[in-house]
Amino acid sequence: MTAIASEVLIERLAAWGVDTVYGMPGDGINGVMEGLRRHRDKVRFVLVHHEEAAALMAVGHAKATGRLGVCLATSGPGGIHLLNGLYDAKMDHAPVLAITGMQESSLLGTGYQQEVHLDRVFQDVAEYNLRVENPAQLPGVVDIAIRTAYARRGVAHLTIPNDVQIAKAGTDPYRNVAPAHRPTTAPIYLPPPGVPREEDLRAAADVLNAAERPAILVGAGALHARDEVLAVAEALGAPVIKTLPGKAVIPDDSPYAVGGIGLLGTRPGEELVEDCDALFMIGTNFPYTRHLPAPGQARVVQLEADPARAGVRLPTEVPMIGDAKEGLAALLPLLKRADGRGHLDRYARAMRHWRADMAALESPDRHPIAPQYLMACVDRAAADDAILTCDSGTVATWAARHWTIRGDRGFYLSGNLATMAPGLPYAIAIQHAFPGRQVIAFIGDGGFAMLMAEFLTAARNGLPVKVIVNNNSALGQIVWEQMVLGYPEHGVRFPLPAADYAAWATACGGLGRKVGDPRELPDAIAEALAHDGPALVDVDVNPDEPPMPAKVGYDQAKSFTEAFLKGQPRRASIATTLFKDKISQLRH
Ligand SMILES: Cc1ncc(C[n+]2csc(CCOP(=O)(O)OP(=O)(O)O)c2C)c(N)n1
Ligand SMILES: [Mg+2]
Repeated sequence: MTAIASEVLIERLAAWGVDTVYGMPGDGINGVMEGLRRHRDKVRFVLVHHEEAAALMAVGHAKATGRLGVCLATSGPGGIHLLNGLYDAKMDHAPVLAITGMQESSLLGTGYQQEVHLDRVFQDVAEYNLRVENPAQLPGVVDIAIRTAYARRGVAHLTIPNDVQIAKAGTDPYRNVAPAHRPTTAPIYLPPPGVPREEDLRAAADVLNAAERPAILVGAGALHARDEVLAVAEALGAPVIKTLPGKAVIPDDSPYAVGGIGLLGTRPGEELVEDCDALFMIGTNFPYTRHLPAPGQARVVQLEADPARAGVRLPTEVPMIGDAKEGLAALLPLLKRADGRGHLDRYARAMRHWRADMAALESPDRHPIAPQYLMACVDRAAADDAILTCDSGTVATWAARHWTIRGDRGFYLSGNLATMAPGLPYAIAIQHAFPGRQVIAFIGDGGFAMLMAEFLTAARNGLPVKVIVNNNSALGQIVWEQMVLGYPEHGVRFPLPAADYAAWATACGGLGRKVGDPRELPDAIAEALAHDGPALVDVDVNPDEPPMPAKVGYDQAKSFTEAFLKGQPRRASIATTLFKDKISQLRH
């Protein structure tokens, strides 16, 4: 059998260590599918139900493994469907390669069916973006695309006309005219040196050693540097705040952890931001600057991998460029051990209060079920190395506050794009990558409905992912956003009939449980986690439970009241929930 160009592509992916491609074929990409078929012993193809999910699976794979995620779609509509997932990769800096089909090269420019120039569509999202014109470009451009995805931590895109896909491998249909050989390169990526410059390390140490009330803020860029972060916190006597994508950097029960900041954060986290005289940002580009120290309040030191992102959010006295793990290891010997532990103790105490406040909301007696109780039940039942994926919505608040990082637990969500519906596709890809681990998706009914067909993908691939649906029959997050704007809610609650997603899980051949009674919840979750296959628990939670910020500002309270006065629907139930929340916290 004559080798075709697509085989060169697939063999090269295998040489880069790619073992899985997520996608959906079509007439624009069937040549690449033949390449995949011929090399199916090396690279597995996972057939999905929506290309957006394929792109999000590639992102989930990249985030959890640190290795390239790969997705594939056909020309036109298939490629367009990838786009949202690719933006998730771009904005959260995950290395992803997208391979798309293109109509036959001789027909391009004629307005042929499905002739969408995906290289133009992807111009903004991709760091490397190429229409392959000639089989002789392969495998060189594959190497360059993948190296770029790693180096720029983003999306590389190759779109290949379907006649080029099935051309004889290695052929060049044209006469060579350039004074150059066809590209020959190697399937190797060397990361840049990780240790910051010596003078920057010294300047950083000077600022941090002089601080009286230091704070550390860690993000996703420090996920691989837990030991080093803890060692720096210990040396400085500094409490550690975690952004949500950086939640797994240190355990939540660590004496240094003060939870998160921003709307989903903790009160001690917010207080520390207002109080600190030095802020050390590690692997984070946290965007909500109103939740950072006011400019001029604290001396700022930053350790950041990308020079373009250093100093973006705050006037930064010492920006250091380097890898979080290597950079902190180099910094540690320069730090003096802070004598007093008073600063640290103060926040450890505040965190004990905060945890008690949160625990008080995890009441098993509430009917309808409190979402905080739901998350707490999952938290208690899950393994010490479980990985939780999460959607955007109120679910993110419950996960931020009631999912405890302990042991080797992981946590992934769409951080900067904050798209709905990544939880299930992430979970599928992560379960593929870590077959032995418990992988749980905690998702909203809105997000689940968007990509629920992928539960079938899990079932059809024998993946034992666990899905917990926080079902409030609403776009819960937006209910509160509209009220905080001062307007009564509109268009944010799903009308009847209520959905029974457990029935869908059962229809897919998985385990499905529908729970409305809080007394049945622990058993249903235990059963799902123990099930030897995909399982889903659809839980009817209180649709009027607000994801309250740690500190409610005057403006927020005022707008909330205005929405009530202007006729906010269900205000009696919302007020009762708020009242009960307060009583529970006062009672402990
Ligand atoms: C693709 C997309 N569409 C819309 C939004 C805006 N949005 C953010 S959270 C949210 C509500 C999500 O509802 P659900 O999944 O049920 O979670 P809940 O807030 O109810 O817990 C919406 C509409 C978004 N982030 N992404
Ligand atoms: Mg919802």
